[in-house]
Amino acid sequence: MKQEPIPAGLHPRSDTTRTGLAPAQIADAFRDNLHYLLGRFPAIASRNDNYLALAYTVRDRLLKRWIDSAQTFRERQSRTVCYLSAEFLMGPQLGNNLINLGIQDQVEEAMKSLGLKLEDMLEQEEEPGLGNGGLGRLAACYLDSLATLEVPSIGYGIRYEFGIFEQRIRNGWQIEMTDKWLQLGNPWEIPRPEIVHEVKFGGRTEGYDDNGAFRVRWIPNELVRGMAYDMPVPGYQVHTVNLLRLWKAEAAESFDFQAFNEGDYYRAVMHKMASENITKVLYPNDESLQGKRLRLQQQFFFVSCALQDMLRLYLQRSKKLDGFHEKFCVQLNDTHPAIAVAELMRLLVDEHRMSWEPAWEITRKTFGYTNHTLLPEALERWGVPLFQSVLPRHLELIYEINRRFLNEVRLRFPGDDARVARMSLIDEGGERYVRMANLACVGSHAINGVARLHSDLLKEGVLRDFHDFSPEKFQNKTNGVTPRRFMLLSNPGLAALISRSIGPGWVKNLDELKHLEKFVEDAQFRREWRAVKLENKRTLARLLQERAGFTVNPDSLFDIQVKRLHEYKRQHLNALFIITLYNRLRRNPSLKITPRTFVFGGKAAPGYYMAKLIIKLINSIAEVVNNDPVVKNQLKVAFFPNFNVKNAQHIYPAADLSEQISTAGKEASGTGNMKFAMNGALTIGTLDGANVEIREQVGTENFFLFGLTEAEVEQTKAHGYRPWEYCASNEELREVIEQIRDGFFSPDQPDRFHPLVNSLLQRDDYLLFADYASYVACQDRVAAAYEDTEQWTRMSILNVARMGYFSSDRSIREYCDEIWKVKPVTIET
Ligand code: NBG
Repeated sequence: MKQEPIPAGLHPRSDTTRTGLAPAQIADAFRDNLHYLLGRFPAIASRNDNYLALAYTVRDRLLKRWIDSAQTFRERQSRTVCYLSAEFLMGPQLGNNLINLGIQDQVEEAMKSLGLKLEDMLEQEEEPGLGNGGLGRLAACYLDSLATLEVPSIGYGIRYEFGIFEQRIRNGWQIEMTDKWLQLGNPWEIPRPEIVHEVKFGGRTEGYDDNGAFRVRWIPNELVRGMAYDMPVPGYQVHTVNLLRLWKAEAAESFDFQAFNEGDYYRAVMHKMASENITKVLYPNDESLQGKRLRLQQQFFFVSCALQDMLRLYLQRSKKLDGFHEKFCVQLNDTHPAIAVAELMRLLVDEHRMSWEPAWEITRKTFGYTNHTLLPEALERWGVPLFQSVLPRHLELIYEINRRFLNEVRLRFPGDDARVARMSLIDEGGERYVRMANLACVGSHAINGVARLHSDLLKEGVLRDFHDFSPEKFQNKTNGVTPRRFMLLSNPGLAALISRSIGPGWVKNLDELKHLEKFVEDAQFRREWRAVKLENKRTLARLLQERAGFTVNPDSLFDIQVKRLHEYKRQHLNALFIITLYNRLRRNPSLKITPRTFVFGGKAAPGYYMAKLIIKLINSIAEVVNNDPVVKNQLKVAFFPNFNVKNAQHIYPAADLSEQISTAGKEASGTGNMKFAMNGALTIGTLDGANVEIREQVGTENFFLFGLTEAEVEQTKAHGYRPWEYCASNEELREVIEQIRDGFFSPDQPDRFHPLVNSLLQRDDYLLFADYASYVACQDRVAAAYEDTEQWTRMSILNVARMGYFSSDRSIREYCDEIWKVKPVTIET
């Protein structure tokens, strides 16, 4: 590799090697890191060596700000938000950190001077896939906004050794491969071998006399250590760098020493392995999750580490725990960390010898609970025997919390036993279960849903009794996404055009996008807008070719549905429409339609049979449609394998049409819907989740609406839904269903899709058939609209111009003002 000489004036090496931001200083630092950290010389450095050397160079430049932030928060004893989440889907770090530090251009230049390409290094990074989908990515967007808004905060989670599986497609079927994100090293984390907490499991409890007070101690039969791994979370163009602290499980060496001494070497080693298993793998959110002991252990493990860590930090500065809730507010990201309610009580009452009432007061004031789903099968419950065997002390505490709580319920609603049974923390109808959502509600001062419709439905549905009991706790916080990653980083072409037109302020104040409305009637601007989109579509086309061998035409309408595979999200409704279009072309070979490329992406939980069958169906349709000459390339279907944050960054910017077609009332919010619209896609969607608010913001005339409302869905079901009748009475639908049933797309095994067809004909739980006609008609409107290029462009611009509301900065401001009551703390240099 040839190295350019460094201009003399830019050569102040001495103490700026780790902080200097000029290209020459960055290049020097890169060489130093390659040499001293990686022990490599340029001629033999691999792409990963180079990536690591650059990553360390960038990390160095974050460290001063990180330390300044930590120091300031400590000195000022700032009120801190702790975001407890079993998932953080952070995405690749390098590009984002460059953006937030504002040194993209300098680094690009530095790499060039070394004969390297920044692009290659960005591509090299393996993303930490420590989440399943929307919930984990939301947590990551919120960390970005907290830092950007200069709010002291810590994300607490689990350092899974294996994140979400890698998806491959073989013969059209999904194959799962283990995710080895740590294999080549993770330069973004700092291990903290001295920040370690002990976590107990199992065993029994016993009462004892503590100078006249009755107390309980927990005698566990297992002890695990949690060690902290810290990742920096820099805000955009501010000095704040917050903390993401992930816990890794380790064996508590000393605990099994007895066995070791007696020569039972294998028992000691087994114990070590069992301990480390706790943070081995992320569970793909699966129906078969029910009752998984290891999952409960994971949840308790990270929650206990996090709370002990907060108490440690708190006690460094204050002696008495009375004011804990004034310094820490803790948000429960869904029910996965809900055990925190009982664990904080245990720490305060058992370990810190507080009496029940003040401990309960602190606990309730500390927690807020965000609910992320209305699907009843996703509400977590643990069988009492399992729970007791893992967390015997917490079960006692939950019984006591429940006893006191149900007394209050009985006082307020005398004689209403049914209500008491519904609100109980223990489900007593048959086998007994601990209900985690109820625990979260009782133990929190605020409860919120993630979009207006979702929050309303919570109050009427799953959490109705809790709303009756304490309506003042209920709020809505509509989700948002970060424009740094999902616009500036992933769509540099669009970002540059926007900044040239309205200035760069929109990145921190997304409402400024509304100034784009001025340009809607500017023909030159519209041309540039289209040029950006076309370029993005070319990039996606290239990736589809490289990764999966699909040849697609960038001039066609890119109609994209990417998200986890789930029946309620109705990827198969989209598939039914594709077949409908195909049949029209087969019936009338001279038919001209608006050329479309349908792109799908998303993982199915490994144990979710129907979702995997839908992937196979999509790929089978692709096989037939893409190769049938009658189509004359007017239709293409492509499945993008392994949808993750990194791939998503190439996909959202390339979409013309965004598919948000879940059954109304099922998708709590959705956040992909926001990412698409911010990148200039128009949405075809139902009145579900945040679609409702997106449509309100962008204007009903700029949104393709179809389908039943949530109320109509309920009515349809209440009146005895008969899907087969819908099928029989719609000519096009009947033809499609018969084709799938008769093996048109599976000639090698004609009955392959019978389970899917039967479930639709007999039950159709998600009302595909009821919405089919409306969806097809709406898609026909989409096609017609796309033919009017100028008008489509206007609608696209207006969508972006009106998406300001969906910045995660807005969501986080609302959380800060209305739930956390926390103020920004500016970090000075
Ligand atoms: C998901 C919802 C989405 C929502 C995200 C983030 C879970 C349990 N819920 O609709 O399905 O956008 O959470 O709030 O993953």
